[in-house]
Amino acid sequence: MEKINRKSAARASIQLGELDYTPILLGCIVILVTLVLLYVWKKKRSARTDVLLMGLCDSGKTLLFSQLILGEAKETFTSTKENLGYLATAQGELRVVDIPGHERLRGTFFDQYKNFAKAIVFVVDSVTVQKDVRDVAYFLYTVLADKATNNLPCIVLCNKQDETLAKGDSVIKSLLEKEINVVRQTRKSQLQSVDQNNTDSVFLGKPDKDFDFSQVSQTVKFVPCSAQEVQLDDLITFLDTL
Ligand SMILES: Nc1nc2c(ncn2[C@@H]2O[C@H](COP(=O)(O)OP(=O)(O)OP(=O)(O)O)[C@@H](O)[C@H]2O)c(=O)[nH]1
Ligand SMILES: [Mg+2]
Repeated sequence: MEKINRKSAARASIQLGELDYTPILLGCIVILVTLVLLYVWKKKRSARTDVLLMGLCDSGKTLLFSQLILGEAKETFTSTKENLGYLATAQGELRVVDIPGHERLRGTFFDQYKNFAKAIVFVVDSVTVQKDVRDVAYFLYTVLADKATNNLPCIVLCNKQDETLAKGDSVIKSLLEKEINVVRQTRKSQLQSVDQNNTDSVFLGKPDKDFDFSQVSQTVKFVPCSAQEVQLDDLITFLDTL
């Protein structure tokens, strides 16, 4: 009797030893791969946490930065370096980067931060926009057409709406659409001698049609704003969606 018991115990242990572990192993691999993918995806997402404040000199970026980050208006001077600050939004924390508007500096700072950018806030001085329309259009086009920021959401803040001579957001939008037509032409002829694949930028809009912002791949929203009067609701709503 004891002999039979020992025999069946031995058979049971052999069967245990021969258990098929393949499904368990496969399960573990699937879980591991999912965890690695989740980690990589999260890291990639969190790598882009910056909101870039851009625009010409004197458009109001630093005052806006100060209102957003410090919650108060500070006296500002032409910026020569970037300001960095953190902002808590509905979706988490964003890093806000106020990039100097001086034409000798803005390109370098843009190149430094563009690969970390999650969204673009482009600030326009609504009082001087008509006079400076060529510069504003050229700069906005450069930012929107850059391969690093081409797919990012963009809000154009038509700032200084507290001033009586400020142009409205829809007027500014059409002024810029008209001017971008000219900018596109100039840049196209400049690019013709260069290999398109080796440039940092893409062509914006439809080549055979007049430019308008609905033709670009990212959302470009024009809103009224006053950094001075803390009229920032549209900007806050935009930041909360990021
Ligand atoms: N009336 C009015 N003035 C504003 C507003 N926003 C900014 N300003 C003024 O515009 C001037 C320039 O503002 P800044 O914030 O320094 O401009 P910036 O875009 O940072 O300029 P750079 O640093 O040279 O690129 C300052 O005198 C601000 O007080 C606004 O909404 N309304
Ligand atoms: Mg500044």
